[in-house]
Amino acid sequence: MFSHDDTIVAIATAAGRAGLGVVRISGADARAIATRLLECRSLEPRRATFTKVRIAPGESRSVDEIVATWFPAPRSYTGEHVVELSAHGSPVVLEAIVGAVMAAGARLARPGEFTLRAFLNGRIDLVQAEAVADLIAASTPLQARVAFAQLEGTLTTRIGELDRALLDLVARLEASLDFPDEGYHFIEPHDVGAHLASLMATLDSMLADGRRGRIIRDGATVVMTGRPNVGKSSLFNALVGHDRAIVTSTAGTTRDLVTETIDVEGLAIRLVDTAGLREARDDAEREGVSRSLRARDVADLVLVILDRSEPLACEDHELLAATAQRERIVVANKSDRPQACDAQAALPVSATTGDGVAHLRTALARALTGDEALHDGAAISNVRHVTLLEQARAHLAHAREALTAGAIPEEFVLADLREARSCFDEVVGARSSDDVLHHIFERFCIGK
Ligand SMILES: Nc1nc2c(ncn2[C@@H]2O[C@H](COP(=O)(O)OP(=O)(O)OP(=O)(O)O)[C@@H](O)[C@H]2O)c(=O)[nH]1
Ligand SMILES: [Mg+2]
Repeated sequence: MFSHDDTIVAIATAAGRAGLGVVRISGADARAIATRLLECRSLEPRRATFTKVRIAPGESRSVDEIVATWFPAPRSYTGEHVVELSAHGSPVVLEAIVGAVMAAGARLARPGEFTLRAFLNGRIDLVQAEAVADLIAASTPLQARVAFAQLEGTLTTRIGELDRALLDLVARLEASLDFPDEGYHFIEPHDVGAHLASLMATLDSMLADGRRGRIIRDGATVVMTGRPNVGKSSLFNALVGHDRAIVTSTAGTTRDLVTETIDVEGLAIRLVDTAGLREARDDAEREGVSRSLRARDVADLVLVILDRSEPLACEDHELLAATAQRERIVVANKSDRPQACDAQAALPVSATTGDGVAHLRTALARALTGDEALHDGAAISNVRHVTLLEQARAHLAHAREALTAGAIPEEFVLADLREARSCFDEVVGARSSDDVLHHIFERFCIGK
C-alpha cells in the first residue's frame, strides 16, 4: 500500500492558528534530515533542544525558533527514528517548515501513515490504531474514554484470552489426532463442548456490549412521534435547550423533520422532531407524515409522546400498538395540567415547566446503553470488530453442533476452531489484507 523505507513528514497538529504547532518527521533519515536544517548541529535522544530551523538546507535564514526532540528507534510513536519540531502555531510557518524538511529529503506523509507505521512496526495492534482515530474523532468525554480504553489494549487483552483458550483446545484435539489409538484421550468430547459453550458465552456478552459501544462511538438516532399538538416540538426544544422548532397551538405545525444533536450523559443523540400523525389535511402535511413514519422506521429509539391532559385518542392507541415491538420510551407531556389520561407506564414530563425533562434524559441514556456499569466497560464499539466476533462465534457454534451430532472426526471440529482463531487474528491485525489496512487508515487525517 505504502512504501515504508523512506522518511515522511507532516504537520501533526490541527489546522489553524494556535500557540504551538508540531511538525513530525519519521523514518530512517529523520535525524539526519532534521540536523541538516537546524542551527544546532546535533540532537540528543529524548532531549528537548531549543534552536532555529532554516528555510532550506544550506541557507542561513531561519523560519522560526523551535524546540526539537529526537526519539530514536525503536522507542518512538512509529517505532522508527522520529523528530518532532515544536514551532509557533502559524499555518504559514508550519508549512514552510514542512517544505524545508521535504527539500532536505523527506516526503509528505499520507493520512494515517504515522499510525500505519506504528502498526507495521508492531508498536500497536490494529485495534489500537483504530482507537487512535476514534480518540481523535471523539466528540464527547464518554467517546474519548471508550476509545482510550481500546488504545490501552482492553479489547486486545480480552481477545488474547479467548484466543489462548481456543489454542489450548486446538492443541489437545491435534494431540488426539496425532495419537489416534488413544482416541479422545487428550480431551473428552463432552469437555470440548463445555469449553466451546463457555467461549461462546464470553463472545455473547462482548457482542451485547457491542451495540452499546457502537451507540457510544457513533451516537444514536431518537425520533419523537405523536399525534398533533401533544407538545413534540416543545419537548424537542426543552431537550435541545433553545427554541429550535416552531411551536404553536395549531395542530399540524411541524411539517418537516427537524434534527439537532444533543449530548446526553456523553452520548451523541441525533434528536428528530416530526410532523404530528393524523389524517393529513393537505399535500405538505401528507409528505410530513410520511417522512415522520420513515424516520421512525430507522430510529434506534422512538419517543412516543402523549398528552396527559387529554384522554387517549385513537391515534394514540394506534401509535402505541405500532411501536410496541420497538425500543421506545412513552412520555406523558403537559404534566403541569390536570391529568385526564391514564397512561400509567408513561414518564410524566412538562415541556413548559421543564419538570421531568432531567428524568427523561436519564431514561434515554439508560434505554440506549443499559445501566452505568457499561460506561467504562464497553470494549467493542467498532462494526469491523463486531462482524469478526460474530463470525468467530458462528464457527464455534458450528463446531459445537458437529460435536453434539456425534461421531464427527476431530478434523472437522478443528477446522472450525482454526477459522474462529483467524477471526481473532484479523481483529487485532495479526492477519490483514492491504484492503483492510487501506480502509482503516484512510479515515485518519494527515499527520496522525
Ligand atoms: N401546558 C402545557 N402546554 C404545552 C406543553 N407542551 C406543549 N404545550 C403547548 O401545546 C401546544 C402544541 O405544542 P407543540 O410543541 O407545537 O406540539 P407538537 O406536538 O409539536 O404539534 P405538531 O407540530 O402540530 O404536531 C402549544 O400551544 C404548546 O405551548 C406542556 O408541557 N404544558
Ligand atoms: Mg411540532
